[in-house]
Amino acid sequence: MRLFNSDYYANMGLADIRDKVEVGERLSFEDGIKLFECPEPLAVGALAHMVRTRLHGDKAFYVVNQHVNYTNVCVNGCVFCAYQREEGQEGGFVLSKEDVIAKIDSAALTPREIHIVGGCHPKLKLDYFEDILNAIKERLPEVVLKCFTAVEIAHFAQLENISTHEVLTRLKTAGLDMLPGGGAEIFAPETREQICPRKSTAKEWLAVHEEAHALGLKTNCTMLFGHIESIEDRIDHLIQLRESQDRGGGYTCFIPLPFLTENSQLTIENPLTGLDELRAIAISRLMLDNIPHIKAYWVMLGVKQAQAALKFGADDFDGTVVEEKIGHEAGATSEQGMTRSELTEMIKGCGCTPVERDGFFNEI
Ligand code: V47
Ligand code: SF4
Repeated sequence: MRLFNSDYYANMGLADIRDKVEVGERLSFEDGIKLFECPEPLAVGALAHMVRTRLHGDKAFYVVNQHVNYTNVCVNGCVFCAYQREEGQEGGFVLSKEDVIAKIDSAALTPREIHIVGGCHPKLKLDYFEDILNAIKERLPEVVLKCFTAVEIAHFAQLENISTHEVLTRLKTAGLDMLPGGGAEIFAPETREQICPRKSTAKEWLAVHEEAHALGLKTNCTMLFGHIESIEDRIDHLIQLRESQDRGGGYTCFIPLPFLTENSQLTIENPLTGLDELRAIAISRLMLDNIPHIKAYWVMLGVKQAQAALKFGADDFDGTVVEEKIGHEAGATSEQGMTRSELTEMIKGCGCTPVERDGFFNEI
């Protein structure tokens, strides 16, 4: 992978950063800000593509997976969220264990990874979740169960009046393998307070992930961007994730999530452009030098933008998904799911080699 030449980066004020990236040296907070301020997103993208190529060559990973949302009833009422309903509100739903199993049984392909998340329901107790995990693992012993964000884990602990450590231990015994990356949003306290005041704090979110890592569970991590956060908030968020990974090492994949604006209480003056999204993905690759994978989540990005992201630092295309509600309630125009051949064609179409993986990123 060839970079633009040194003069080009010197003209952009990025000569030092180019040199650091070339030798694999860690970027600072100030470097991250400079990358957001650089007038030329392609220069930033080329640096991220070099790192992505060094790590993964031209491979782009995908997984046969299935998303299941067990409820949209949530006590948190995050300002940006189009998915949440109050208890008793029209459109609210709660799936039974049987409903969840029926969804999995009716999928066209047997999933290797199942992603289960929902709102913070005021009444669903831990045994409901244990029953669901046990029932799935009984039918599909090999599947990787990636379930419940750190925010849900903290909510279960509060409802049961037990520690998050005990919640994680009980769910692990029932078959939990991984936590998905949701709920991180943006860590900076003043911004977090404005967009999700009732949600776990950044410190709580990070503590649950680090507890999970100590128990041998893998986790993912995310950042919701393109709302009211500043560039400084974004770099702070990425550096907090990087430091957390230095402490435990259990993060597998980072998912940058561009804010989708429909049906939200949050009004945005300057919505993200396509290039803004690609730049943020590229900078995530460059700052997160200790997290192996960056996901181009086609559901939120749209398939064509996810293809472009594979050239801006991302290496994973997520998966077949089957059914998705959180992004679609907020205006995502992507399909509900993709077939294996659609995924591989999309990946090949942008010059990458499709590699099927399991939930832990083991190649199949
Ligand atoms: O935490 C909510 C985000 C997340 C909106 O770990 C929104 O592999 C954009 O975390 N616009 C859930 N984003 C999705 C998520 C995820 C998805 C796929 C894979 C994995 C993984 C994790 O969606 C929430 C929140 O940050 N979100 N509303 C919105 N309007
Ligand atoms: Fe609830 Fe999650 Fe929506 Fe916040 S983002 S209101 S926690 S479902």
